[in-house]
Amino acid sequence: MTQAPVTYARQGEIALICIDNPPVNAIGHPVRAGLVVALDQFAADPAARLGVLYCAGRSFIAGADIREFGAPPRAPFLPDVIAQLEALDKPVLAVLHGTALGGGLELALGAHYRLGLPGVKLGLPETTLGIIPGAGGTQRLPRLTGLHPALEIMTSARQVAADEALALGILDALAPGTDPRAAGLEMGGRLLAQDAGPRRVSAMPAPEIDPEALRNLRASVAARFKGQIAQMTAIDVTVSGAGLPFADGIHLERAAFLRLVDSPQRAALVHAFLAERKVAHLPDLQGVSPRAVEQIGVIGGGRMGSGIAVAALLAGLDVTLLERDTASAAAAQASVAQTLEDSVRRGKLTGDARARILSDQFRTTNDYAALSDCDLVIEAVFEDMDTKRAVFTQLDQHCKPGAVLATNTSYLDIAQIAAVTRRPADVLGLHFFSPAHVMRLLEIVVPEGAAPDAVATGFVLGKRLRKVSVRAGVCDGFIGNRILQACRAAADHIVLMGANPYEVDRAITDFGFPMGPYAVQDLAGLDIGFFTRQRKAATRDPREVVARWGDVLHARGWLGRKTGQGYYLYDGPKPRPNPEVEAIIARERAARRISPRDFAPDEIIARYMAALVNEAARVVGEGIAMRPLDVDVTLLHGYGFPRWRGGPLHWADAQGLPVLLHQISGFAREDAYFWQPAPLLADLAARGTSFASLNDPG
Ligand code: 3H9
Repeated sequence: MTQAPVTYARQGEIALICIDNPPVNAIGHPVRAGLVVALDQFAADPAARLGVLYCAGRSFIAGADIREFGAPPRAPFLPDVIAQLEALDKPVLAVLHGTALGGGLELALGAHYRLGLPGVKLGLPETTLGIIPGAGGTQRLPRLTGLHPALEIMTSARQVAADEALALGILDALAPGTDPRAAGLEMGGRLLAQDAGPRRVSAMPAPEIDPEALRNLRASVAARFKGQIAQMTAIDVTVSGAGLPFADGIHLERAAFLRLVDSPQRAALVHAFLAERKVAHLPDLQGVSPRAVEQIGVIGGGRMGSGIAVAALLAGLDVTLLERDTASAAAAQASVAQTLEDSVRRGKLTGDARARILSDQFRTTNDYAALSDCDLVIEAVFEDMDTKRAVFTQLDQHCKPGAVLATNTSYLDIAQIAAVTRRPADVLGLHFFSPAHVMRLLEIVVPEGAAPDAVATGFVLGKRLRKVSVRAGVCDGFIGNRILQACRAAADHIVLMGANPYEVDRAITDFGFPMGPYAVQDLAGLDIGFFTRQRKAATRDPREVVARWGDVLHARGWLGRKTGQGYYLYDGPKPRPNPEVEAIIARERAARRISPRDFAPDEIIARYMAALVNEAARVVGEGIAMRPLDVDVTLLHGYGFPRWRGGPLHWADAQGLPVLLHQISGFAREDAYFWQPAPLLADLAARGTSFASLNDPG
């Protein structure tokens, strides 16, 4: 029999209402129903003069149960439960520890007193899920804090620390210790001694509105959350409610909440949240024990290698960085020290912690023998097979048995790298994204024959570095870069046919990406991948249409931002189109006898997204990504895909797969080679099913 998630007990005159719903005490239907019963019991218990509401486990309530969204709501509803709590004629004290978020904080705001334990964090993060607080948060929080702090908390979705929550009046007091029950009994006893009665937030005066501050907030929220609905709705509902009686404000909030729960943005954002957590649940690693990792080696101290070293140092790991000579090792040492200094400047690290990291945890070397104690080594040298194989030959000679040997290659065949060692089962890819201490994506690339415990070790390392780790199979570009290549080709085809790169970039940023493909190339450098492209040219299918203007730009030394010009000119406060690029492209069109035509932004998006989804479907169909959600998480965290669209394959399901397939068939009339439908896409469309069906096959 499973234990009831809400229990009622009494100690003397204090009723103890405890919620125990692991892992994070989310308020799903059983918790709401249990609370109603417990509150009734408290009301009817003549011996109970005060209630203490608290949670078991690591945290107070983290919010409504996200997994219930999308299903028909089931009574009792949370706003009614909270109204029942607040209306009691005996006081209730909520004791908060861990994180009290969303509906959890809203429940606490319905209690009459709030006590926080050390380290507690409070917040209303609903907007990150495409909704607004729907159980009184928009109306109660501003009555405690004033309007603007409440709006800032809701729109930023940040977690407010205990001291700040106390200063803002969200908490009445802080107590030491880690036991919410004991702290509740102690403060409950004091409240009883003072004969404290219920104190209802709903009865407090509505907050004042400062029109100018509100105008400024609206402008900054509109810019920061372009394309998203929830943040502005939270402002509207809170402000309108402040001018109404409390009950009317609650009705307004509920109506807006229910509307947003049904919105595509809510579906997309909840998908993103759950996918990020499911991505590390890999059936084939169930029960596999990872190897211990405390000491790591990094080969190469360039931008990538030093970024990886910094990520590992900030996670408390011991790092030895190897460069080919003493001068390069000194440069790497300086680069790591500088990045840590930047962290100190941004308030992420104290000066003392930086000094300790540099003296105790970090060293550079040019001698492979110094890596002999490392548990895991990550190679981040020049993207060239021979260079990498030479590094792995050395690693094989010097690393201890059982060390995991990883390459940060973005394209190369890892099996070929592993083949130079006598321990290919210990070799895998750890593909970081630059800057490696900032970007959250980590592709864990698993060649055939990799030992499961080596792969599990990669995931444990990813978690320790606070990365979102995605398992990928070996192919050219793995998950992310392979899909990116298809998108770039589609963009180049659009430009060849008549659009200019700036129209393409604008359409893509209006869709929600932070940058378009040409601005991204300028940022990365037009030399990136140049030699790989040249090498591949010899083996290309003659039907493949490959734009050549990139080579002209490269030959002129226009490598993007680092040379001051590329697709854009970087000679002023803002990049501007490089006029000569259009002339170069026009010459290529003329040579190919293409008469340019206009492209509307919708057509640009249709082609770009169809190419993205089609290649992503191949990546899933070939088993390079295990599930569609792995592609979604990769694109969200490494490639700027707008989170409020959920990821490309969630987006594809929302469009309808037959619609996308039909578009692809239309584009294939111009270029049948590029627009071959992915077999998986065709199959799912024919069977009337979705990518989502492959995420949850059970
Ligand atoms: C809301 O409250 C609406 C109301 O205003 C109105 C209602 C009428 N539900 O993240 P973790 C699961 S909207 C269900 O790995 P951490 C999660 O999937 C809600 N499940 O741990 C994972 O499952 P699994 C507003 C949830 O320590 C496990 O818990 N609240 C929920 O890194 C552990 O999670 C939020 O938006 C949930 N609400 O971080 C808060 N939350 O083990 C969302 C978590 O099967 N949650 N799970 O993979 C968080 O931000 C983080 O989970 C938290 C813990 C900070 C709490």
